[in-house]
Amino acid sequence: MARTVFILNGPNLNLLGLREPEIYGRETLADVEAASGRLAGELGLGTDFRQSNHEGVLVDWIHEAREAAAGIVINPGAYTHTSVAILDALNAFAGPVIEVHISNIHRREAFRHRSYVSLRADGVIAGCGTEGYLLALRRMATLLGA
Ligand code: CA2
Repeated sequence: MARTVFILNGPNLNLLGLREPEIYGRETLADVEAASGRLAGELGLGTDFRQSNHEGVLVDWIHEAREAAAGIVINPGAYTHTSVAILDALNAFAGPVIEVHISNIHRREAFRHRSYVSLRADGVIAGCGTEGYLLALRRMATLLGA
């Protein structure tokens, strides 16, 4: 059976493609989910793609990944810059973690320059638009030897 990669998305990413296209592009999260599923299939991986606006739900999903996922791709949204709880949960996950940001957080406001998640991530992709999710999956396939 194909190994599963959890692709987790944090707050407000459900609005992708619906607002602020100059920052986040025109693709919806459903578009990203479909493209990710297609590429993962080609790479011999399965995906479980989720979005939540709630920090605790994201923490619960990371705990679930300990049993159910070989790796995690995560765009934690604004929790990137605030959440020690998500960092702690990721530290309890043994497999590879790739952090994705659609925008280049380093070219934006100073408060977006710090990422707690980067303290755990094996790789970080920022500023590549929604293609970043696909780049993350390719890296995940390499790390998992898929
Ligand atoms: O660039 C990214 O992917 C971010 O993780 C997106 C977060 C932001 O807080 C991070 O600093 C960088 C915000 C997600 C909000 O997404 C929206 C998409 C469309 C319209 C409104 C919000």
